[in-house]
Amino acid sequence: MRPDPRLAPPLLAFAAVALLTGGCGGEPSTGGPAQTVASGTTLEVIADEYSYDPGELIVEGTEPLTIELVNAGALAHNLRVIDGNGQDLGGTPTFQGGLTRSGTVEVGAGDYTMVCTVGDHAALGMEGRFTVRAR
Ligand SMILES: [Cu+2]
Repeated sequence: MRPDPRLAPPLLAFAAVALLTGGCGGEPSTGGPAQTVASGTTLEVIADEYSYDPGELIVEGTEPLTIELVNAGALAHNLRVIDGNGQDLGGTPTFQGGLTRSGTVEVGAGDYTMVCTVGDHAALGMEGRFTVRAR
């Protein structure tokens, strides 16, 4: 299932603002702490209203990373990785609370953002930095 495309324009605008304003500070994003993970593995991320835990990811390497998203909330959530142009590069489907679904992200080294594209969840806190480092 794809995120509703009608939700994309406000999300893209938000993402652009986030990238413009959040580029160089050392401020942690909302939600849980950053976690470093090796690519080529599976990482569990917990989604809730309205945060991810970990709230920020640093991926070492450019092999595919499988994200196992545990929806611990009551609402539907997803986790999508977008680039600086707001392009969707992969992630999990949108699914209801209480379930777990996996998705894969495979991107080159760079700075990305992980967001929930449901409604205004990203603006409410479901967004964090997703950094990929070559190794
Ligand atoms: Cu959400």
